[in-house]
Amino acid sequence: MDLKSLRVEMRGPIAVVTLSRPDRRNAIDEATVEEIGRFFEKPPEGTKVIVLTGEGPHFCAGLDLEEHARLGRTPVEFMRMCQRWHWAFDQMQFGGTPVIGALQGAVVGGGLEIAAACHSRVADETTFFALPEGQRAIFTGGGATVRVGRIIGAGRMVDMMLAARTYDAKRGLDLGLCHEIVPPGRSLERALEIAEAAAKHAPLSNYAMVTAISRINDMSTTDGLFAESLMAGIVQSGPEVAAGLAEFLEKRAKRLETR
Ligand code: 1HE
Repeated sequence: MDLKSLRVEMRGPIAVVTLSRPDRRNAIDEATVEEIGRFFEKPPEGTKVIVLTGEGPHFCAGLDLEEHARLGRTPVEFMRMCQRWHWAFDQMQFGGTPVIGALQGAVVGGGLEIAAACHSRVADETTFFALPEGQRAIFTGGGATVRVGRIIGAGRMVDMMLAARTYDAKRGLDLGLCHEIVPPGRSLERALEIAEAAAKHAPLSNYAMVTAISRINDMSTTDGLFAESLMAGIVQSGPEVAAGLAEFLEKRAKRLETR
């Protein structure tokens, strides 16, 4: 795959994908969003888990504002562009491969939108979250109303934008924007640890986690419970089930630990 704005490195079954436009603080332009969509639509053969990070001190500064100003997009052009972002981030969220975000510095605007499409997010202490669209006279278009709104709640998202709040990592953790905080510069290392552990799960279990849970959240109670039973039945047909259960029953399984 010919990639210019992303770097991809395979570490065994883990693909480490780096947003790589540090001179623009990894802002996302049209070419980058296409690369993201193409990569996540068809990750390299053998990829079990993907880690997404950004080059330099910031994860992602959101929409490329220089390109946006230069192109002077019409309403329809901007709507179509937003739909390409939706397509690309849907490949991440629903592609079936777990994506672990390793965050640092700015996770703002479209940067928070792409982070919200990750299934697990590790932030370091330098991380901050904002939706500064109002301050740029625009509106979210990369899925924040759906993905961020569902994480922090619609009311809080309105307040976050209206009051121009910037949340630090600790506040982000309290709100679910990230799931763990580590010392500065350590988010990639910790995301890789999580990825390695997740790569040991049965592929069908991981598939169910990343494709079923958020979809079931959109369903009614009866539909959701039915969909869950179907998904559980399919996972139960996986070849790893007998070995996974035997490991526990023969007391060889790793003990559960809090973290
Ligand atoms: C950029 C961008 C960008 C930086 N597009 N070029 N996003 C924002 O409103 C966030 C805008 N950026 C910032 O607030 C800051 O740049 C940061 C907090 C991310 C980083 O600060 P800092 O001090 O490390 O860097 P800087 O000096 O502000 O920026 C360095 C360079 O990156 C500079 O270019 P230079 O040529 O002067 O070196 C900046 O112009 C450039 N840069 N951010 C283009 N975003 C689908 S809709 C989504 C809607 C949104 O995402 S709105 C939110 C947009």
